[in-house]
Amino acid sequence: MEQCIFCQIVEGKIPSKKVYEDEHVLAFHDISPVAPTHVLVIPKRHIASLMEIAPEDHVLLGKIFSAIQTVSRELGLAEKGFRVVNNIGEDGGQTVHHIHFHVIGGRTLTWPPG
Ligand code: DGP
Repeated sequence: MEQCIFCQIVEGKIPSKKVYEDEHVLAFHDISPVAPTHVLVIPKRHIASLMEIAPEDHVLLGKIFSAIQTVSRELGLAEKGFRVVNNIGEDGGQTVHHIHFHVIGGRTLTWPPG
């Protein structure tokens, strides 16, 4: 089976433009940005989607959201606002099956999404 793209980014086998890293969490610029700022925040450990999150991962989820706060401040999104998106499964539009949170901002975003 082909190895997960985001696991390969975590391992440095695929290059990425990193904006944040700690022991458990990595954030890097999306390869196909939909806004002036579009960053993906992921756990380093492979978890396929939000539906695979177990109770013992709750601390990790907190670390991810803490990283989202840090990244949004450092990239200048916090003052005007931004969006955090987690796509789940086929209908949710998930194309990479390693849980990731899109941090999207730098322009006024519309609602509802497509
Ligand atoms: P989703 O549709 O929610 O599964 O989003 C997956 C995102 O991952 C999509 O916005 C494009 C991004 N992406 C896919 N492959 C790569 C890659 O190799 N590098 C980076 N930086 N982003 C990638």
